[in-house]
Amino acid sequence: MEFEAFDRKMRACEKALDSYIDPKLFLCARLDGRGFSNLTERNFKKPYDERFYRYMTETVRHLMNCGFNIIAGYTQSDEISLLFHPADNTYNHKTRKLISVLAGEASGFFSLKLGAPAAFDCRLIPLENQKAVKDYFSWRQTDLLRNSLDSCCYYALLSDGMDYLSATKKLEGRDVPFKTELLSSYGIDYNALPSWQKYGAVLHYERTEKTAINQKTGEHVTFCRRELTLTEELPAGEKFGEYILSLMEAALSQA
Ligand SMILES: Nc1nc2c(ncn2[C@@H]2O[C@H](COP(=O)(O)OP(=O)(O)OP(=O)(O)O)[C@@H](O)[C@H]2O)c(=O)[nH]1
Ligand SMILES: [Mg+2]
Repeated sequence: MEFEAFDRKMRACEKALDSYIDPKLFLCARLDGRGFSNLTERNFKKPYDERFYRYMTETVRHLMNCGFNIIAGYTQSDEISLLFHPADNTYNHKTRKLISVLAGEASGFFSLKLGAPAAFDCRLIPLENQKAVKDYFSWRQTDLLRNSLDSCCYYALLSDGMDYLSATKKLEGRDVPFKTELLSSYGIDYNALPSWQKYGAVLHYERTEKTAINQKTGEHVTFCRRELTLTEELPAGEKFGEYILSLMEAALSQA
């Protein structure tokens, strides 16, 4: 077979699974640490670790600075959700490029921070309208709220010498007041825990006005700068989804 024909045949094989995200849809990506239950067990304090959290927020910052147009990045536990700007068209939104590049960037960056290999998986979530975007982010935050209270309770019981099975039985079917009361009995005020442990954290661009002195004329000049800002005090539930939409509206109005 002549090379050109052979090349065409092989390229067709390569493209068999290629697909693209419909540009009419809003796009989110979620990255999740692979096997981070083991990784955190070996390297970080339980149930929450300030250094782990910092690595996660720095990974979000890296993802928002590595060539995509991303409006907001939300991190909770070992996951990161990114909201793409509707104007972003990196790689024509070819799914395999987005998934592999985002997972590669996050894995490489986090590994350097940790000083050991760490990997993230990545999935793309096409969303049909703004309501779906709002619901998506509220959902991820609700997932954290439920898990964080349970993790704190488990950790308190296990630290007290209870085995995992008994702790599971003790917490099974119990409501929020029972669990917060249980934590109180161990001297832990759940409501006083740092906000990022219960609600997560968001990185987004903020326009700030800066003033500088023109070195040639000595005049004061004012200019706008886009800065990636970390927000750690977040509203909860529905309001969190609305907050994400407000970031999207701000980003669209600046276009
Ligand atoms: N010690 C510690 N663990 C954390 C912290 N944040 C998240 N984790 C752990 O990270 C894990 C995240 O859960 P999963 O993503 O479901 O578990 P995984 O082992 O990563 O599994 P896969 O994602 O399916 O590969 C949980 O075990 C959490 O307890 C932290 O600050 N400190
Ligand atoms: Mg994980």
